[in-house]
Amino acid sequence: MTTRRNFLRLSASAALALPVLATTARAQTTHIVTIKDMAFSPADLTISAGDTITWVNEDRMRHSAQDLNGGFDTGLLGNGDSASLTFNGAGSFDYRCGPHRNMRGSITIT
Ligand SMILES: [Cu+2]
Repeated sequence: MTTRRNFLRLSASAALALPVLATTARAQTTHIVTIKDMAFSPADLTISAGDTITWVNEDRMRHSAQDLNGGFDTGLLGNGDSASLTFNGAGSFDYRCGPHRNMRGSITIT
């Protein structure tokens, strides 16, 4: 009796787990933007909604990634620091480094 009950319980939980597995299987990508020699690389990036961008500062001086329209700001990143942002929904952003306004980048979310 006990064995049969356990079997039924296992079957039920396995069936419930299936939709959860399907959801977590959806791929979401993390894109790395390296900040080096006073530039973002890649400067222009196209990603899918739900993806994450990680900015990594490899310069000795501090940099940031700051949306021109105030949508986001990583804050200043020191050497070896990184900041990650996840972008949900389509759109595009032009950004620059706070201290070095000639350092530019763009993100297109499709
Ligand atoms: Cu900078």
